[in-house]
Amino acid sequence: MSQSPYALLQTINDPADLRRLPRAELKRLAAELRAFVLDSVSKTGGHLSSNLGTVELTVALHYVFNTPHDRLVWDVGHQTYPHKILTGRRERMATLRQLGGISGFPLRSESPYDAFGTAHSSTSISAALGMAVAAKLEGEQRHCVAVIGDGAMTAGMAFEALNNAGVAEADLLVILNDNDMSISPPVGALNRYLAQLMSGHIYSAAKSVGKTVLRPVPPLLELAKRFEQQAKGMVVPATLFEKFGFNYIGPIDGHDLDSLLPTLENIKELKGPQFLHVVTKKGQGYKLAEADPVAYHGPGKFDPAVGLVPPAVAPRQTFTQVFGQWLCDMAAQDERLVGITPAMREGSGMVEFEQRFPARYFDVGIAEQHAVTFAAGLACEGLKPVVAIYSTFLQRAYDQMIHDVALQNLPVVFALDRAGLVGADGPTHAGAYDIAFIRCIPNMALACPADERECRQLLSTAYAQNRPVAVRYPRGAGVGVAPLPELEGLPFGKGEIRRLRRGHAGEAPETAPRIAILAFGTLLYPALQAAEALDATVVNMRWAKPLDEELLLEVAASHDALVTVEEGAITGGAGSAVTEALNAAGLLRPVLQLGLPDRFIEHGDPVKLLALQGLDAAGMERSVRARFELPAATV
Ligand SMILES: Cc1ncc(C[n+]2csc(CCOP(=O)(O)OP(=O)(O)O)c2C)c(N)n1
Repeated sequence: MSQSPYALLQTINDPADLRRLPRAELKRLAAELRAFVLDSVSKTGGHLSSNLGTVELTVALHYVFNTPHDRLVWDVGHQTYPHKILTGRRERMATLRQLGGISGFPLRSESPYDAFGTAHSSTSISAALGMAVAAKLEGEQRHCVAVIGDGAMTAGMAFEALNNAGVAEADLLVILNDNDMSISPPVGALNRYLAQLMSGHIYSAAKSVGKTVLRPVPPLLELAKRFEQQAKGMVVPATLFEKFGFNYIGPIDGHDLDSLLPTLENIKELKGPQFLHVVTKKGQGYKLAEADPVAYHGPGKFDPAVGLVPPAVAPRQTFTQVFGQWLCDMAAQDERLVGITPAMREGSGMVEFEQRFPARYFDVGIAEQHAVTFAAGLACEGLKPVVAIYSTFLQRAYDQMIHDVALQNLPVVFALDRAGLVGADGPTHAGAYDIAFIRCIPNMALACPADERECRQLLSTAYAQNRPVAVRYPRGAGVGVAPLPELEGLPFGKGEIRRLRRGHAGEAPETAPRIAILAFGTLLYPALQAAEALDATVVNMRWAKPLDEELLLEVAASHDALVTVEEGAITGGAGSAVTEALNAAGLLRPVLQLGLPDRFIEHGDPVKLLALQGLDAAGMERSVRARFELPAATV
């Protein structure tokens, strides 16, 4: 009988098991762990390249530190599959990112080893510092470690935390996991600086002497530190991180357990803020991912022996692609157009735009706040910025949207991708709040296209306005209404009636309430289906702000009850805008507001998730019948 390829890994059900292993076994464990990650991601889909890059680091961290007593905080958290596997979730990896299964990110409710919930980047240093300060205040002996990638390190928040940590004198270890990649190649001066540090060979040589001295006897530690500092002084100026008050150590090879383990053991003995620079390779150990870490950043299911293959049938065009095409077409027509992405070139559909208009393409790094204010500056000078940003990441730049763009009424277009539920990434990535948080900002307008054609048209409308306008569209494909090639817009702030109720044809007086469904966005299509069964009028509202009040009041006057439908939070959403407008006009009608409830929706298949919220056609019909006491459908 052949031995399982995971014979050693299967004995690790908890990091305590790992810490009992002789050190000589760890390389084999790492090899099994890497194979397991590849095998399991190929079956479920999920993040791959980043997880292959953190295998040895994860083994070393759980081996050296006493987790979960010591706190391990991962930045973004998309690289935590090895961590999940070693912390009792090996078998549940088969359920990763599926409804009822484990999350693709760290989750405090999922495991005591997930010290901090994440998925938005650059929070790890702040959170770990908070934990370190709490330990100090409580007199608790605890190591707090933040692991942050070079991409996540580009965000202002990471530097705000470094700035604070340097003076907080807490026992905090920040590990920079430098793979010279974000999702796509990294951008900016920090990246150039890290590359410079890496090329400091002489310094590295001096450093390794320091390490040998450091290793065997703790009393020599101070001496070694002094030697190390001298070595640094002799060879390179103090690093940026030292200027922040950290003790900088590295760079070391993050795939070499023989350097990781002793280095971490040494650092464990040091007091105050420590900064370890670890160099890894994205996709390490799987040739195809090493060669193309971008493609393997977050693949679907695939055969590891073959790698990713293009689908046999061309998939339907996504909203992201509709945006990417529109951006190129509009840029070709108007040379004032500039496109901005905070580190999401691929996800936001800007690859072709970058190739065709490199001088007008700006990847600003993971820096949403900066992206928005940068756009405001460009707009001040007469350029026409289009900020392509996921709804969820715009949350980071809310004040910039209000204070820098809207208050000055600057013509910035916000192309909000991933509006609504996003599926496998779960609540951290859901674009649930943009309608509520944008519609209360003066000067802002917000369009909600119902399909691909309208998406292109409403982007053109947004672009033509001399004010800030956001256009929200969901992840993936729509119903398949092909966009028109022209760059004509639709009327600003105007909706349309898509279906008129037929009404009562018989002799007896009509008793059923006359219902109109007001749809905002892509839920128009299930609403139309539901309306057939209910014989309801359907209005495609198109704009959450400004609301087409004329149309609304006309429809309200000719119907007894209204239903609003949106893929966004009900609280403060487009349905609330409708009730506000009716109240203001003194035209009161019962309004059933359908949308996302006041709780976080877990990860899972997006179609199922929408159905669970009652936002498919059957669910809408059910809710309307229940609310207005209509008889159940006779099928
Ligand atoms: C605030 C925020 N913006 C954008 C993203 C999308 N995102 C996820 S991972 C990633 C790249 C992170 O790069 P790095 O920290 O170097 O980790 P790597 O993927 O290279 O392992 C980005 C931009 C995010 N998670 N959070």
